[in-house]
Amino acid sequence: MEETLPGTADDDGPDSIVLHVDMDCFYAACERLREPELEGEPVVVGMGYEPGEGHGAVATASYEAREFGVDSAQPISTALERLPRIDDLGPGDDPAAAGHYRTVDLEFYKSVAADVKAILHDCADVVREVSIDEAYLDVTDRTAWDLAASGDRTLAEGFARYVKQRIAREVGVAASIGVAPNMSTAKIASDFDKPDGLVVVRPGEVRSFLAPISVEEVHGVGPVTARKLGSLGIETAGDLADADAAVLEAEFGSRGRELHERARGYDDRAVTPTGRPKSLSRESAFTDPTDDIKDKREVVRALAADVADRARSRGAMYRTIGIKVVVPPFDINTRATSLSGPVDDPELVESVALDLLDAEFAETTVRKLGVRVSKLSFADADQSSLDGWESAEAGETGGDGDERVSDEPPNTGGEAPSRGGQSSLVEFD
Ligand code: TTP
Ligand code: MG
Repeated sequence: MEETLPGTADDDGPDSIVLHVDMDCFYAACERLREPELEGEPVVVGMGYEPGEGHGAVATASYEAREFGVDSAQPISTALERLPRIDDLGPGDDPAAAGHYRTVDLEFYKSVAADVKAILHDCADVVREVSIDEAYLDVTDRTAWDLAASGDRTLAEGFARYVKQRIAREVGVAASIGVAPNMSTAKIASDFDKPDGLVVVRPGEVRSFLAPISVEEVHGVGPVTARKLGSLGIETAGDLADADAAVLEAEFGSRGRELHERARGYDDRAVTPTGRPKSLSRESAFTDPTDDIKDKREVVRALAADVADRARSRGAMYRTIGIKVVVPPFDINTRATSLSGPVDDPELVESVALDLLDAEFAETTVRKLGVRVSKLSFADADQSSLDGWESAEAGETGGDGDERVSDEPPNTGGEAPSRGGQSSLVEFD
């Protein structure tokens, strides 16, 4: 506790306690839940795989199968060369060197993931779900970096152990957990001792923990950056931390400075909870405030198109369309129109937004304009990722205007919802 790195601690508060939870060989672990006889066996789960066939790609492999060189994203044909199918074995073949192949069953894995996420939400107020099997928890308010009375372990470690045990006991799958004062270190820590890992990096230990780690593991370093860093003689996070910030900035721009900071243990990103957005908005500021109605309409049109487009791409329908008008110096005005039912109608967003602008702000000098759709509903209960494992990033919520839309004028004229299928809608607010 005494030794704290600058940047890992808030000057006005205690060090954060962030958990990164990542399930071990998740799809394979799910398969073992319904086929316990697969426990301890090499298991390969294939995307586009059909029993008996050789096509598709490996989604994941159990750690036993990884010993044979089978890994995610490999063609099934390669996996089969390294680890034959148990059903294909001939009389003289060694069954210990063969694997069990299964086909991805995303619906089932999602239901297991939902049970895990329910426990995570029970254990933390702030949960950021990043994929089907991965989440960050901010548990600063639930535990502490102080040592437990019984020894040299921190209370935070005991807390993380409790989370891990609950997942194992209540759901029956194993998680690896990293505990650290910030997100990027927690993520590296959860991966550090997989499977079934629990790695705790205390506030004073961040830099020494990161030092020997390959630069590729530093958040934000992809293969290209790693190669460039390598050519500068920078192989580890320690090398990166010791590098000259000016050199990094010359090579990578502002990102270079950011990577330098990360490698030194600085990462002040807050764990922001995921969830469905309650509204979607976009705003745009004029370099010079203007009262030109043509300019203002032009901007509103562009903002309306952008917002409607984002709503559609997220499968969101909206019941309210609004605008925000900021008058110099900082006078914020919001106006909105309620519709009779949820719509997905870009033209309507544009016409309502323009009407709201024309009605009251045609002559007004403005410095900023915004368009927002709200009272969202989602046609599909799970739009966040198409194949279930890619990042399920949070939707963008409206900026500062969310609770300020005060007066909602009556319906623009009873537009009927432009699309059907409302019976299957799920309401979120
Ligand atoms: P990961 O957490 O990357 O992998 P994992 O849980 O299988 O193994 P680990 O113990 O190393 O965490 O991804 C979670 C699930 O996402 C994984 O079980 C299957 C799926 N997935 C794919 O479908 N394709 C891929 O290329 C990867 C990496 C994962
Ligand atoms: Mg995983």
